[in-house]
Amino acid sequence: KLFNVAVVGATGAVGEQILKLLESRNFPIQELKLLSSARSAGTKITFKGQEYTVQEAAPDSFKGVDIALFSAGGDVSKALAPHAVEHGAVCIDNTNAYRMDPNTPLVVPEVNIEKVSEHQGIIANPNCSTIQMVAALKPLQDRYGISRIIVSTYQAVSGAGSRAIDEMLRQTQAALNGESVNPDILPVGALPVKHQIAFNAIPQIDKFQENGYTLEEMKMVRETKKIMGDESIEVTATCVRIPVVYGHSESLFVELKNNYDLEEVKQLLADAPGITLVDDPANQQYPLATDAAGKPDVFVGRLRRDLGHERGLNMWIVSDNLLKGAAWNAVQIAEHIAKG
Ligand code: 11C
Repeated sequence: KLFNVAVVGATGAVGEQILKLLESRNFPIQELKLLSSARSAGTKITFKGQEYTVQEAAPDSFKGVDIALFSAGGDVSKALAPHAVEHGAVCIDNTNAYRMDPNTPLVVPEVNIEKVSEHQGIIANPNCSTIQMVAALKPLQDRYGISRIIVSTYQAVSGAGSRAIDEMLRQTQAALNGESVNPDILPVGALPVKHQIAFNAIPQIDKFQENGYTLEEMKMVRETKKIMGDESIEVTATCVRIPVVYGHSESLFVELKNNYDLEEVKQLLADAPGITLVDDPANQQYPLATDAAGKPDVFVGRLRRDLGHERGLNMWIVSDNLLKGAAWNAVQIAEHIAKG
């Protein structure tokens, strides 16, 4: 069977990766619609040797569409996904708009692909930093149970979009030339205070919430419980932006419910789908953002027993935030739907 597919946000950092994956995976497409905001409409994009003109996304853009992949921001998803559903499309939404909606499954295929069948038109793709963490933790949850996670992230600028990548490269060049770096976008485009990202680490990703955590940190807390299907898991997150272009890194302390064997943990991760174990300290082998960039897997290493807590495990998780963290996870869900 072939599908009519719409990509909303086709010109963005994630949209670009979705198109590359649909092409390389030979997704069964009958008709492809490339949609965007008014600002990017008119852009030409080549897909499988054919040139497409990106159109402005509107409520009636979805007539005849079977699968719509949204990555044009939460407001666009809120405004247009319901119209796509009315037209009969299944929406895979990469934004924060529907993730915590009880009627919307929040899916990481390696963790809870069975939830896809419960959708009522929209399936939400989690936040990038959550996806790689839960994919790596799933084999441990199944074997030992998880009671607590303390995570600190080291997140790439591409998570904040193409303009943030440009800003980091521009600032780096300016700083090396001894010029003013003029922060313009990070940490949050919509807020008035900006900080230098070149040669820096910014402990703010997205807006602060009333409880003193940022929205990015609270996404990790809430989404983890929903995807892992266990509201009792305690999660504390500190999310930090660093001057890396592609690939989020995460340092975790995980408290398991049952005693574990470290060699068995390594074997479980080595055998898990979508996970690559890179854990050979003697040869200085561990996951690096530069190695993960451009690859679909979640890379795990630095596995070691906590010194103070018998059921505590420390680990390092790295993945390409635009691939498993966004486009690849969405295309995996689309492939699952296409298989019927
Ligand atoms: C970042 N995690 O790195 C964000 C980007 O909710 O899908 C993804 C935002 C989201 O800035």
